[in-house]
Amino acid sequence: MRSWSILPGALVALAVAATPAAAAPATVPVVPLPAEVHAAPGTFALTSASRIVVHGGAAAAAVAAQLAAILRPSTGFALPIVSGRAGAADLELRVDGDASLGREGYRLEAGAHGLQLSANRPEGLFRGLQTLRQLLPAAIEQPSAQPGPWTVAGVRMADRPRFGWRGAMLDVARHFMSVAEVERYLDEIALYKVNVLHLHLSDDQGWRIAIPGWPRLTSYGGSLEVGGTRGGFYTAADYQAIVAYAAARYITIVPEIDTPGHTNAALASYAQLNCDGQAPPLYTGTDVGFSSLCVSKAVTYSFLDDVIGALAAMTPGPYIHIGGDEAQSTTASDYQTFITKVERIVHAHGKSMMGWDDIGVVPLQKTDVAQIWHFGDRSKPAAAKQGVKLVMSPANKAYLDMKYNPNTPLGQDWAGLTKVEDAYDWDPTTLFDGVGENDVLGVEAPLWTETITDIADAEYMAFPRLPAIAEIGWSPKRTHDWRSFRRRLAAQGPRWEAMGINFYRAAEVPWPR
Ligand code: NGO
Repeated sequence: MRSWSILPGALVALAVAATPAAAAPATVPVVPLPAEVHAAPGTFALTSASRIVVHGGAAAAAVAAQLAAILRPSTGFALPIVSGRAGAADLELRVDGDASLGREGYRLEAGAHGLQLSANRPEGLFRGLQTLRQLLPAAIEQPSAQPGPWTVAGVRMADRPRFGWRGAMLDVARHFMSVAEVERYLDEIALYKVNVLHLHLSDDQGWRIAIPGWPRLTSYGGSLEVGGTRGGFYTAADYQAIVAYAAARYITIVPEIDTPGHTNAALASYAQLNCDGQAPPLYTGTDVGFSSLCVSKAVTYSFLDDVIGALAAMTPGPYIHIGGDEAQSTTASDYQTFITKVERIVHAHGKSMMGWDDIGVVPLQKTDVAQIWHFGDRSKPAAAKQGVKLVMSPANKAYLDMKYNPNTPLGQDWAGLTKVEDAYDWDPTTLFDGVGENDVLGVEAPLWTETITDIADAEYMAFPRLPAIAEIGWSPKRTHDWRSFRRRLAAQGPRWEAMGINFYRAAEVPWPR
């Protein structure tokens, strides 16, 4: 297999004409493409004498430890983490308070003088570390010692994201995913600088999060999943472990309890939540739109206050997602009453409310967030007309559960077939008339799991399309270019092999042999 230790000719586009050679723009095999990349003289080589030299407190030291944990197994080098002066064989990590880089930006310089990664915040170091990994040969991701050499071609880059919200969503309700599976997904999305993981924690087929005072939600409502197989749920400790694992990767967890529809698992668990007082049976099919919480009953809101209160207490991030989609069994006026009350509950627990774009028909507060999933109509979404900010997840581009082509063994096709190029070729600021850069918080790639049973299935649908959505969210619009992207994506293939990721070898991508 080809190694990327030295930038292969096909990937290096040196524009030498107008600029001096040392400042020429270069293309690197990195996804998302960094904002500014220049070729620089020399080559950096990681050797058995290399150290990780860190400046910047405990959080920076933690990023250094994460870097060491990636590099030590494959290189077999000791790579001690030290402070002090860095030499030509060293990797230097520095928090230097350069505010122009923002919260997540970083600079990276590599050459014969060494490799320096600097950032305004430790978070920027963590994002830059993902770039550094991708500059090293793919074998760096192997779990056991490899021969090397471990070189990085001379480069100088400055990078920061276009959007602050670059999300992925996992539906753990239709098919449950264990804590270990969610953590694996967190590791995989972190490599592409994704900074939000939205967990779809409840739906008709299962309730996946323990709520004090409502034990049947999980013991009964979480017992099954689509197809009737055994489900599962997260205890508070499980959920907190996921939150902490995400936080160590500078990823914010956004928990979703889908309401007022998509609630059969809750309705089946507690008869009193139903308007007629009768609990329906558990549901393991894949229809949508048939369930509704009882909008007129007081217990509905004490229930939601307990649920949202428990989630808010366990969730450091600022958002609670309340679903709001496909409430076809709730009347329009009940829907309005319900969303208004739930919004008040979310705010009372100190969080902002997020919902699918369906919530736009209800008067909202400007701190609320609407997640766009509908597509096809260019007119300004109702939520945006109210000044509510949008996260873009148009189902025909960003839904990772759509099939790649008619032969894809997993997934659905109700929003169309989504090739890798389709997932890449769109812009969140041109989807709707009158919706521009300032209306958009960012992008998110949802993975619904009606047909996805475990993390290997999830990987097959997410890779290579999740990196496409991640690049739309991170890289400057001026760099958007499918031909450049597919070449850089191809360079990820050997990495995914080294990491054991079950990716789809899309024919559109020129994978190295
Ligand atoms: C829709 C629906 C989900 C499905 C998904 C499948 C939204 C927001 N609600 O998206 O319940 O799982 O499609 O693609």
